Amino acid sequence: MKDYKRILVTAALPYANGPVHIGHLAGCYLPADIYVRYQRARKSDIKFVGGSDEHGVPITIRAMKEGITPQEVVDKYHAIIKESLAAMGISFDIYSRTSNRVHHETAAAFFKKLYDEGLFEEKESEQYYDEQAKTFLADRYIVGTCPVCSNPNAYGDQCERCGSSLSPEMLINPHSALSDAIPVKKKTKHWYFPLQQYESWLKEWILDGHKEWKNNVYGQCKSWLDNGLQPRAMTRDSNWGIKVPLPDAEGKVLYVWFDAPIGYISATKELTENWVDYWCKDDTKLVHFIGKDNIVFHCIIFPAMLKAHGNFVLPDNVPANEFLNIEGDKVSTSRNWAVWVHEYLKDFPEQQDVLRYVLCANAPETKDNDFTWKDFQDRNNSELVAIFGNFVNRSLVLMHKLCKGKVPPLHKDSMDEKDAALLKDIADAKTRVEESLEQYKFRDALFEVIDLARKGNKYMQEKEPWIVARRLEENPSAQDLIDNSLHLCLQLTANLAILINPFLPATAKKMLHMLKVVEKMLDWENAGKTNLLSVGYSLREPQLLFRKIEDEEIKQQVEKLKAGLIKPAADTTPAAAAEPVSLKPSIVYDDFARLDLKVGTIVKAEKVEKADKLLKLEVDLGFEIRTIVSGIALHFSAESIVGKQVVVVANLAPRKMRGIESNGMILMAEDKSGKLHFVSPDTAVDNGSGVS
Ligand code: B3M
Ligand code: ZN
Repeated sequence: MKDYKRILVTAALPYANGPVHIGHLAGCYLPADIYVRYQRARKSDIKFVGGSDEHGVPITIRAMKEGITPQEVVDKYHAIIKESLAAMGISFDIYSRTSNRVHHETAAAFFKKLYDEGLFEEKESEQYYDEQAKTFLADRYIVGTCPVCSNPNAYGDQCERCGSSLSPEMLINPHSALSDAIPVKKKTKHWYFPLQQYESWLKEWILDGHKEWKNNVYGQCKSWLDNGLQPRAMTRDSNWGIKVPLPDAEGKVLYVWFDAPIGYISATKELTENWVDYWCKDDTKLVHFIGKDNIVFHCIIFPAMLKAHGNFVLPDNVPANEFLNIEGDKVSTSRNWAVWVHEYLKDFPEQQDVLRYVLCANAPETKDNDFTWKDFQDRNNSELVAIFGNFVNRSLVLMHKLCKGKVPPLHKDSMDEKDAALLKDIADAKTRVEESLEQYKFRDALFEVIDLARKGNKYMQEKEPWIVARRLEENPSAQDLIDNSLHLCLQLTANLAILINPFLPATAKKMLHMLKVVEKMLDWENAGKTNLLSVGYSLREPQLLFRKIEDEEIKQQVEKLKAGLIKPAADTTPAAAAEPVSLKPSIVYDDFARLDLKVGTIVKAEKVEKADKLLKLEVDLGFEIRTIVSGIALHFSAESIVGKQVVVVANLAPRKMRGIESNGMILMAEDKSGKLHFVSPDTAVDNGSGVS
């Protein structure tokens, strides 16, 4: 591994065309922030830059929809986004914007340098033009039917339904997103970056040189590179954006994906006069945090631009996350299927750490993942409240009760093997959290922290200092045992504060207050130590770190989400309608009669370890309780389905799944979007009732 002297972390610049939702947080801002806070605690020389992406079609389209100017759009949303991210504790060193002068100058100069070196190919081509709106229609200005999946609302650059990358020419029945007019072809001139010339260099740099990149990132790069790269237009016909810095370029601006990543450089320039150290010295570790839809731009196009320009460092890693779905359905801003950060903060004031916790514990690190309000509640109540908060609270309450409010001494000669094991757990936790964070495995790292709290609870339960206290009168030396257990629990609490700090900074702060220590204690080098709180030091009364979240609150959130859903004007999706219904070959009644279908009630459900999709169910069939392993864990939480009546294929031959014998199968209906629903009798019936 290279020996880096300084780190520069970037997080994708959100388009200032709407507020941010929790998918944005989970995708890049939260992991970036955790990484940065961890590195700051290690005293690394690190800068964290970000800002709003204020150019491009998403902005002008929003302006049109709201009937305001693009400038008004970006002013409005830049402010909202900046505030939401700050309130969530995303600790940028600078949160800038691409409409700033420094950025316009930096991006224009970058383009000019490549131009002066003769790098661009100038090409005239025919492009779609909207005669009503008097404008060329690139990218998202044009909509039509996707040639791959028949989605009637595909954009000129991408189909959001099937993910295909498109060009306007590929759309069937293209029409203008501005006026709905049928476009005509018209000649226009643009400057193309010869991406293909960088193909072999990119292959060597990524495919040979960065095998350590996450599978999802490496895989996407490989598939782009294997398919061959094409010249890419780096200018657009528009009057919103950075003017092309050439004399004969009236009405032309830089392509938003040319200027936006340069925004990272501009923001660093605004932040520090030493910006050159961070961008131009190759002992800088540059890390881009992004969502998966930005991979090609950060791993292929921007690095090729940097390489062409020269003198810039290239990213050491691009730990992109996959997408976060909401309640089993893809986030869609146009359908308003999203949990908006500013609204969360209104409904759950002072609880940014709970959301940070849930989004990290359930982060879409290796594949798309699902956010459900039930899981939010469960993780809060059974992990933050019942494990972490409970341990910290008990340690402090018992210390006040049994040790006069002061850190008790450690009597070495009365230590036993449980005490020794706890000391080792504390030291090991530091190493494990650190190893995971260095590899951008934030879920694993957070799990280790909670696991340490879990071990603390177990230790406390085994030591039972409150029971030992009852023996004090007849055996005063028992105080040594009480002292030892609470001494260790308090040192463990101090360690938890250090380890949880990158993830839940507000919680760590509350812990500092209770422990009456200064922020310096949170320095990473203190993790693993067990002399953080001095003997005899008096601590404050504890305050609860987390509160229970009630069913009613969760119900309201789910209702709010559903009520806000905007249905497309008419669901005339031809693709869906035209999809051929494929039926299996016909069977005779006897074939059907061989199935034994029975109604049963799920009486117990639990996750199967190391199998994200599986739930182990106990189903009461009236005459017996059956164990059935079912692949529905991504659709339902275990708790939410207990008590549900279902239909079971009761005579299905047993099958082993993950070492568990499954005896039967639950019938499910799958809707168009791939969501599963139980098939149940419309009113409760006796368990064991037949279905025919
Ligand atoms: N604004 C796209 C997005 O928000 C884009 C990212 C720019 S990062 C330089 O997904
Ligand atoms: Zn498609």
